[in-house]
Amino acid sequence: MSYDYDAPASARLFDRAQLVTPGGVNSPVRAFRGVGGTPRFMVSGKGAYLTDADGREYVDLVCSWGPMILGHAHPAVLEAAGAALAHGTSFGTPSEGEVALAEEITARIAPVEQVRLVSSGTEATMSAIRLARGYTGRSKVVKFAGCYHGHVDALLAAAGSGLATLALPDTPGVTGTQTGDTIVLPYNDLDAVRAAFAEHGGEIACVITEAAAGNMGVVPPLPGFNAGLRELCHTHGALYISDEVMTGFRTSREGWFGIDGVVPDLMTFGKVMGGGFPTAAFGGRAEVMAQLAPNGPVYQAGTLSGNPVATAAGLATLRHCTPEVYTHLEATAKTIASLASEALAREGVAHRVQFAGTMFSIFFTDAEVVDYATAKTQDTDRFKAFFHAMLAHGVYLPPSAFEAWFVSAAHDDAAVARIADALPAAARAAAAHS
Ligand code: HOZ
Repeated sequence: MSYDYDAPASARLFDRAQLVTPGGVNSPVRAFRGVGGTPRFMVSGKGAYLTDADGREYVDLVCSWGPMILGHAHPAVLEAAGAALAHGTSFGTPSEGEVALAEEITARIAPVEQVRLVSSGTEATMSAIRLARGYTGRSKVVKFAGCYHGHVDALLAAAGSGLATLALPDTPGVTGTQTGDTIVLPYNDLDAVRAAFAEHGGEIACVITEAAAGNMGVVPPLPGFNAGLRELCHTHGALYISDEVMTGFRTSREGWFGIDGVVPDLMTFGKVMGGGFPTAAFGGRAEVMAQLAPNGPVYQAGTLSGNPVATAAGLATLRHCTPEVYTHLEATAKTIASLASEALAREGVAHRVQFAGTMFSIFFTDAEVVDYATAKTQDTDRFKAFFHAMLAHGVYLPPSAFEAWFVSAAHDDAAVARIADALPAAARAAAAHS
């Protein structure tokens, strides 16, 4: 089946791109491999909308995979980035914007006493793991199947996001030595974690978990799961790392921490805190962070860490994420999810909507989704049909059944109305695809 309707300019760009870039993309999740067809090449974004190379406009429910919480080209973010840009693009020295962004993060997220800025979520989780190993003097790391923590070698086992989309259990290029200290357990299964600690207690440096999983679709932690992880870690002298790259400053003003209140030893952030620029962070207890160079022996560095343009955009974004913004995001996410659910129900399509704060996704199954195994029971072919019908009607969903849907402060009634208009045909397309 061809899905390349109305996209000749994107198709031409994709042909060019594939000659010079593997798969034609700079991150696999953009390639439409999970849904088929040609990825749309975007030329601009404004508010809730993206415009592609063929001049077609879409309501954007990807929001750059999370960062664009205020919408595209928000005036305050553009102004802050532009003002910083006028003073130069990178100094390779400390600058005040880094301090201000670190102050904003530590003021919002109580468990983060100190924070180090990096350039991507991958760097944040990689560095947090190194710090946990350095702090504890232990080597093993517990992660959960379906959770994705960037493309860190040790964490690519049974990972979600693009690996779930492409059905890759692991990755050539990552050696057994690199994953030999990784213990992969089912998400939301505290008994499995207890058993791992019983067997390897003194060797486990840390447990890393997405604060609420969003990379196998949205699968929130069951009540008591995160608190249980923290307790087990502390009983056994390991660190509890909460990965809030996706949920941080998104699921609530304080991220998932603001919802479940479980205090981690270390946390990782990215996406929203960079306002669309490459900035991320890891932070936590000052006593643990003190192990980082130059104060301590655990080395971690970055030429562009704390980049002045990125920190200015990130700070402007966080400062404009007011309580009203979160109220709007929550209401908008609920409205869109309800409209989609009603449309699918009308057509008799089995589905399940799951939320983590203002983040949500729809699984094409009626089974309860609590972990990666149950997430994989969904009918991805129905999702493909649904996705392409939405795209044809001007709504840009994540091109994978295993990714979260994101809304922004700019998703207003008009954007929601466009989504509502697109849904009946998309639900029919999903129903027809058996
Ligand atoms: N965390 C993002 C979506 N699950 C991944 C974005 C990317 O890999 O480009």
